[in-house]
Amino acid sequence: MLNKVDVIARILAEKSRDICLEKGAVYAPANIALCKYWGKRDAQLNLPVTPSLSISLAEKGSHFAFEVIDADKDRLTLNGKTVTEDNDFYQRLFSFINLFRGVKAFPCLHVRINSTIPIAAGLASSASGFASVVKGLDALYGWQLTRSELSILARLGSGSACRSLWSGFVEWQQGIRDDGMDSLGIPLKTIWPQLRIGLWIISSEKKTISSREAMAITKQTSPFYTLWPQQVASDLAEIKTALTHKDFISLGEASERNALFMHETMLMATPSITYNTPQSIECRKQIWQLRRDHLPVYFTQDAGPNLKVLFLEENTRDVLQLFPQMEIIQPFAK
Ligand code: 2P0
Repeated sequence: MLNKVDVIARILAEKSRDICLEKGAVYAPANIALCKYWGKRDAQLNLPVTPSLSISLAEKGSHFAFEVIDADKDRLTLNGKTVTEDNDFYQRLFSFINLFRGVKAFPCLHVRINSTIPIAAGLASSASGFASVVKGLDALYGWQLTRSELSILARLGSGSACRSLWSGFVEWQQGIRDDGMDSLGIPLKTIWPQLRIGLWIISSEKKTISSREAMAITKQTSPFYTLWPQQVASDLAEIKTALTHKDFISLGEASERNALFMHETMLMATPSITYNTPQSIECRKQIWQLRRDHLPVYFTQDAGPNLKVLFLEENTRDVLQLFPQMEIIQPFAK
């Protein structure tokens, strides 16, 4: 069985592990899946059971700056605050970076990450985080890898990160190879400037169970999980057709159905898993009421209580009336 270091060695092949740039900064957007990734066929390489499809969130994402420092250990500053070695995030980040350093763990780095989205609120911060890390390493070592290669490397940090190398719509094709070289993001051509995504933040608290753990329990124990791959296949096909025809209703219906199917599948796991709170259920109901009132508004929801609301530019005013504090993203803003 292959591990991450084997895959990295295949991609980097003859590339140098000598530092090329002492200081630099990169950015990667967060992404929200309209057709979800939930379950792995290989947990080591983050290879998924199904394909998935996302939309990137333009200016919401991770700014990653690095600097070579003369020190005996790496430093991390997260959103302006120093994070020490005993912190989980520090350990996860640098154990990932160390996979790329080969035998040479030095020189040390000072990494500064500024996230424009709440960390660990089910808003895909690990996706933009790991995508920005691989972009940063590419700049640090001067590898000049393709975005497809960076997508494969980002997946090793966090599955959904492989979709954060591009703006717009991205499909993560699940691939069939054991080494995962065919499991990466593919950008789609559709540009839809009228599309809006509202972030309805119910809670920015850390989730009670990581999505990594939750998807493993769901796959192992939920009787609904056997239905998940065929549900994804049909939702994904509907979403892609909706994108081709700019059919918003069809996009919204398939995306919301896919999110609900994922949440119901994990609810049926043992032990039962839910990311819902009374407020998120209430918010879902408000959106359903808006639709009964003939406003085309849909939601999707990830591993947290926060809802991401899909609507078109022409309905912005009506949506804001009900959700006045909603932060509105224009995924195709210039
Ligand atoms: C997604 N999520 O497609 C789905 C929907 C959450 C709900 O990808 O274990 O942090 O690092 O591969 O990518 C969150 O899972 O999990 C996620 P790992 P990841 O966006």
